[in-house]
Amino acid sequence: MLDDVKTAVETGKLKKIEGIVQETVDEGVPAGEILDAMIATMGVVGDKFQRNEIFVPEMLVAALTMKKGVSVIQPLLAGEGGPKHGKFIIGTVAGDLHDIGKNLVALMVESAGFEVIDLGVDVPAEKFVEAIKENPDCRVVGVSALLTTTMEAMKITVEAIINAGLQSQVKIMVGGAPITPEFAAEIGADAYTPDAGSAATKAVELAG
Ligand code: B1M
Repeated sequence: MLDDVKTAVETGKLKKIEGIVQETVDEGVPAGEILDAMIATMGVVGDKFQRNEIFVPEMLVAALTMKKGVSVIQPLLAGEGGPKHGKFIIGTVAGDLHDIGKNLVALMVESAGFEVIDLGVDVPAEKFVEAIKENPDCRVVGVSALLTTTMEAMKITVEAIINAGLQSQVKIMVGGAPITPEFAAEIGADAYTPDAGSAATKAVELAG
């Protein structure tokens, strides 16, 4: 069944994905495994794009299909109970429209006990700064970037938060495929994590 999920995401079966994921859940496959299969498939989609075997529209439909698939397992991934670690602000940096990874981080952080304020995609540095100022009880902010060309916007965002004197209020977490721990340290972020699960664990630690 996991193979059906992978094929459906890869080939953008938007209308069928919810049923396929639900059947897979009903067969007893853990939600985490279904999520991992979909994440791996986006890697396959990216590789095909790089080899010019598919183009932006196909990549977009695959992304939309994954989002729909994730919505089926979302209740199974999210934990229970209200927020106990305060607020977590998250967004994808200016110029960058990728949001699947950011959404997964938001979902895992929420299930770890945060109230998540999601600023969306293509978020200018000033908007991060404003949101942190408007939420003085927010202790952790997450900044996502998926393109090598938007790593600079991540640097600008982190600098803007630091220059606004907000690093005494919030810890800054960064992540996304092109980001490395070295880059995170270089731009002054407090933490880098490679995936959504470790981001949630780190957020709890930083909010501590
Ligand atoms: Co784009 N894209 N894309 N794309 N896209 C990539 C990123 C690319 C690697 C594909 C490739 O060439 N192999 C490539 C970037 C190359 C580079 O920069 N070196 C690329 C490109 C080039 C582009 C365009 C420039 C294409 C064009 O127009 N010619 C364009 C740029 C648009 C823009 O942003 N301005 C573009 C557009 C798009 C779509 C809109 C079509 C679509 C996005 C739709 C959407 O997100 N709503 C899309 C997609 C789907 C992809 C791929 C195929 C999949 C991305 C994804 O969702 N992965 C991607 C190829 C790939 O990743 N292999 C690709 C699954 C997701 C779960 O993983 O986002 O990495 P990821 O998130 C992970 C971790 O990174 C981490 O946790 C997540 C889950 O565990 N993480 C964090 C993420 N944020 C974090 C924050 C944290 C901590 C961890 O703390 C705060």
